[in-house]
Amino acid sequence: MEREPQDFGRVLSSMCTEPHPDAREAARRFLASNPGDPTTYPAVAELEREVVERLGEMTGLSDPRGYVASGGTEANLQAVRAARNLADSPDPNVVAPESAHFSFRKAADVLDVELRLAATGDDRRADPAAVRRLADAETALVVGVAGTTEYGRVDPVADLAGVAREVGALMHVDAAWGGFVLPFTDRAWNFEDAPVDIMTIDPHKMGRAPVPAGGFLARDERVLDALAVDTPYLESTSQASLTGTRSGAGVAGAHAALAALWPDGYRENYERGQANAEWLADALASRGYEVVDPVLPLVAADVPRETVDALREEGWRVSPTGSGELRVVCMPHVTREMLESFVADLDAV
Ligand code: 0PR
Repeated sequence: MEREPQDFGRVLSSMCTEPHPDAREAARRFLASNPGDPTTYPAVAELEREVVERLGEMTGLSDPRGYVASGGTEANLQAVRAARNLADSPDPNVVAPESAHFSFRKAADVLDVELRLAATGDDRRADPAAVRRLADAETALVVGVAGTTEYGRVDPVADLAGVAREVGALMHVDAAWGGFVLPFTDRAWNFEDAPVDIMTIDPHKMGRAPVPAGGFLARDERVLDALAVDTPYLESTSQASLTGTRSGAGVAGAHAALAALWPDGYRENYERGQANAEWLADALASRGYEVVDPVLPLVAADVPRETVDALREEGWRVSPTGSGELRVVCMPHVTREMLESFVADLDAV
């Protein structure tokens, strides 16, 4: 019997989504190509260069360096690794807001770097003063998040970059999820808006690319140099990615999704997702729940745990925030009809 994958009909808290049809087809064709060996597989390597170029265009960087990573976890780990390798200090640390994704905890553990988490403000964004208090001469990297995993908040990137400058650290922006919606907002978050050095931006989240397709971008070649190891027996002589053999499907899929959707398709995704988030926020508020205002297409509300569990029983794939709020991510597959049916079930349980 052939097994079927999960369908997206009741998936509300995931940051994965239905890939664009062109991306599916491109992924299928490039399944056996390895962008980790660009001299043997130049066709997929060329696609990867074009993806990086396009991601640069989306993030205000005219001559971007980078590659298609396995996801946000690898890209964040590589940001920490580059900063550690470039730091003068024998005991470097990373300062991030407490809202940063747990991948930074993995990175700190793997790389043996101290991770200092700064309390966020009442607005759930990084507080530059709190970050400044934790930063010192040993700080190698300051992290800001552009679209937090739990509340979709955009940190004050320019102020955080100011802190990074002051202590001689690199500035990293984690736009793993937010990077494909923020270009259509007036938020300041990218390489053009602030002296950002490194960025995570994942085509396999809002970008409608197949998994795995993460994005690692750097302003300066020296960041990639700090990651590169010699590869004496390959025709290409060095490799900056963390993984060796990498997904040609991810690279080709990201390329096809970007070709099909940047910019108009992504703008539509954003506008529809944002309108859905605002509709859901109103629907929940009118039922008396306390709702966290959706800055980006992500809604959190203090729906009691038992109610969330009852909705899960109905087949809804919803997961709570760390503090237990219901969290709905308005990804491209999340339609108004789905949300109407979800709210009807919420009223019934
Ligand atoms: N940075 C941010 C801001 C993220 O939200 C995430 C993942 C990452 C980095 C790490 O990215 P990768 O998972 O690609 O390594 N955010 C989601 C989360 O942890 C990932 C996710 C996706 C979880 C789909 C569940 C799911 O069904 O919630």
